[in-house]
Amino acid sequence: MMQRVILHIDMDYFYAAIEEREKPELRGKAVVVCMLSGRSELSGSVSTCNYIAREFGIRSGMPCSRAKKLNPEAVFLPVRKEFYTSVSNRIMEILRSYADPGENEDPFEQISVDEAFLEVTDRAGGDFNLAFDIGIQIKREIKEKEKLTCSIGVGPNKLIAKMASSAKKPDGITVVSPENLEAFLWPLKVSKLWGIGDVTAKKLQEMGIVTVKDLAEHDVIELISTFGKSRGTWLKQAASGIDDSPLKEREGSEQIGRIATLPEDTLDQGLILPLLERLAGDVIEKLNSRELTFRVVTVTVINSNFRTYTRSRTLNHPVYSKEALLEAAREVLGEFISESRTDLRRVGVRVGGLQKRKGQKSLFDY
Ligand code: DCP
Ligand code: MG
Ligand code: MG
Repeated sequence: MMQRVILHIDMDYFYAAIEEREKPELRGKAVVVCMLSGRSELSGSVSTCNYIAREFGIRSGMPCSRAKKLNPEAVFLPVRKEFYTSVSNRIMEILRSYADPGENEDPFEQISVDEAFLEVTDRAGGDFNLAFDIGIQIKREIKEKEKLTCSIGVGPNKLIAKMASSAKKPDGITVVSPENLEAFLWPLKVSKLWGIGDVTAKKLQEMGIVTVKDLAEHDVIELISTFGKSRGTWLKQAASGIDDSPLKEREGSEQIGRIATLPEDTLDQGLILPLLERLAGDVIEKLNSRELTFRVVTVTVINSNFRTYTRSRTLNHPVYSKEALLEAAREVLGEFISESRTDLRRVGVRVGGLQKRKGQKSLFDY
């Protein structure tokens, strides 16, 4: 079996970074994004702030009035959640394009507005140096298209990747291969272990367990007697860097897709359309077997220079026919072909906005 390779990406000071990008006059200033309650000026809590504001001790979750005391010069802005979500959606689309094709298991998992896991085992061929290169490419594409930075962790599983991404922030990338796993993990305080909260950390401290190494070397029976069977074994395994949990698509964001390589690099529709039709057929077959409808059609193309482009169409109604899929996919592909000056190498099509089919039949019955 090939060595598993997982990436975790977390955007840097996400909401505040978007505001900085939109308003160049904020450059060099402390920027605090606030969830204002509207009761009075600055009643509410800090959503996030940029790294300049953090130097003053300002943190997510603290009252905005407190942040104001820590730095009266800071610029306070109200959250614009919908706008940030639209930026997030575009970033997730970029990230998704770097994940393994994923025939059987989910290769992508978004865990918050600015974070996602990517399975890149196949793409990296189990090689952590290649995974590092993929991480650099991701950073470059996000920087180029969205003018934002992110931090990336590369690890043999979700737990390690997640912890690695926060090791160097902002704009960092940290690779933790199985060989340097203990050197990375063991010196950390147990409270830094992803999944351990304040309560558990306190209990562990009372047991004399301070570092992750302490936890890894602790008697599992004693851990089980304190925390119960499943939590106790989890603690022991996590401290050893063991985590087999699979990536899981968010409810409602699941997609079904197929991607394949063209017989030769080309921009000739006559050569590309037959492949597109085959892919669409496979997608529809999968959709039928699970009795789903789709509303979003996404086409991905990878050109001779290995650059990936992705574009989607959202339909007015949920549908499930191959014709509907092909019509939308052909339209998007046509745009790519007319805009591209480089031959295409690979083509992919996928559907999203999936729903269980229900009631379609009855429409015609009555
Ligand atoms: N967020 C929020 N309230 C919190 C924490 C976060 O509204 N208590 C929002 C604002 C953040 C976004 O979620 O921009 C992402 O959260 P992160 O924890 O990833 O924090 P940032 O991206 O802001 O900073 P960092 O560079 O530390 O990742
Ligand atoms: Mg972040
Ligand atoms: Mg985050």
